[in-house]
Amino acid sequence: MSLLIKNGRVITASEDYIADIFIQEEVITAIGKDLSVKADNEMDASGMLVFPGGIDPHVHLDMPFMGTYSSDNYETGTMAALYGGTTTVIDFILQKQGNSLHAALDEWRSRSDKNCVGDYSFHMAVTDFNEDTKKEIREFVEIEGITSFKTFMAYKGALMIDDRQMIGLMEEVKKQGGMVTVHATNGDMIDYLISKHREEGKLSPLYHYLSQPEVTEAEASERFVDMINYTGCPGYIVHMTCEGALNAVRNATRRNQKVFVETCIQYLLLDASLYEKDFDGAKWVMSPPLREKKDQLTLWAGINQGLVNVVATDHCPFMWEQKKMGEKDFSKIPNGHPAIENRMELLYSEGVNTGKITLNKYVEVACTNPAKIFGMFPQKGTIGIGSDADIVIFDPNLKHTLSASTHHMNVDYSGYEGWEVTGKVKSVLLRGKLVIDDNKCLAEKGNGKFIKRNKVTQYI
Ligand code: DUC
Ligand code: ZN
Ligand code: ZN
Repeated sequence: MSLLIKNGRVITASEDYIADIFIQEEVITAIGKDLSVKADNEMDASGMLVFPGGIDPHVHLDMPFMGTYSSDNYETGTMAALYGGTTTVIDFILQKQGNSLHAALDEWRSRSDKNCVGDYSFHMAVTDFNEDTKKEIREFVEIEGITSFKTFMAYKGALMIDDRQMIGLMEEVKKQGGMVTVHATNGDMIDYLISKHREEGKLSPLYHYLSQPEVTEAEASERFVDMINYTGCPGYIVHMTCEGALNAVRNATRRNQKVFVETCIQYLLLDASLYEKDFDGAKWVMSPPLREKKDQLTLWAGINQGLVNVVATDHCPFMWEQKKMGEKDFSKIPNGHPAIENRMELLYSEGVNTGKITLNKYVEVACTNPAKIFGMFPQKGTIGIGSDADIVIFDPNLKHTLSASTHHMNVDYSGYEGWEVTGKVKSVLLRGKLVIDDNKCLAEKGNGKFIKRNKVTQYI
């Protein structure tokens, strides 16, 4: 089958032109002005933006966490992602301390395989690094196509590794050609503050925020940056929220170091005043928490300075009933917020449409950089000859309102209820197949393909 997309304004991380795109089977085979080719089907994209399918490299679907499971499974989560213009997600496998990495991989595959509507990959979260797990790293990189290894410097007793394990892991991952990613917050400081607030009877969601002050993230980010500098392992800080943490990266550039940084859409748009709404604040209980207006300014500046490379979501939704597990104690509120469907439209509306970032920067941080950093480029993340035909046709002028009553995520509230946004996903192609058209999903579970990723070679 072949398809010709005519007359769209094609945007990549570096280009902006009107052209036709010719797709044969799953890939783009020609791009040009007024292409004279015969196609089985044609789509008119006049007046529309045409950009690569979004890549969200930080999502948690059907994840066992804090005594429950995140409420989007692989079907609902990847379908909601497609509605929002995200064609590939990278989810996290969590090793159980004491067990092997492969045991966790098998468990995660039993939930994900055959269930995804959009394309997907995994990061492997190493929560117990020892002589046995060390041997598995090579197999993950060479055989499974899983080349990034997540670490937690917080969540002691469940996910956190200590600095000794961190250094050992970095040395092995470097040797095998992978990347270490990190949730960089100081777990001991946070545990101390949580206990203190609970003992003082301070139990509302506001104390979730007050238990994770900026210093907890700045300190851990700096320590991580020092450790990757020492070991020479490629490193990526997930969900960065604040000025102090970004300054740790800024300082590292002074010794010629490169650190990859991700922020998430919520940290650019929302702030900690939402925690003052009594238990309603639980909607935004996530770790790290939302920060201050000055941190939003820092993150937008960081994007334009090339220090913040990726805008993801840390999509980890919980139903309101699940959030209520922490009604009497903030430390029991499942951490996470839904955004997989909203990321591309919010970033366009609040970033491009307000003039904070350019269209090229938009594609760079939402599509191209995640593909480059995580070993999927140029198969994913761009519009180019030979690339997968993962394409978003986007109406830049259509205004609409975000709401739980219309979104497709399996969660009964929206962190953005009533937000007016400008710009809407009109159609989405995944590997050449029309999967979203005028607010209808045309694909089913099983359509999504597991994407094996390459070693870390692209430095952006
Ligand atoms: N933070 C969250 O808010 N949820 C899932 C895991 C995490 O680190
Ligand atoms: Zn995290
Ligand atoms: Zn996360």
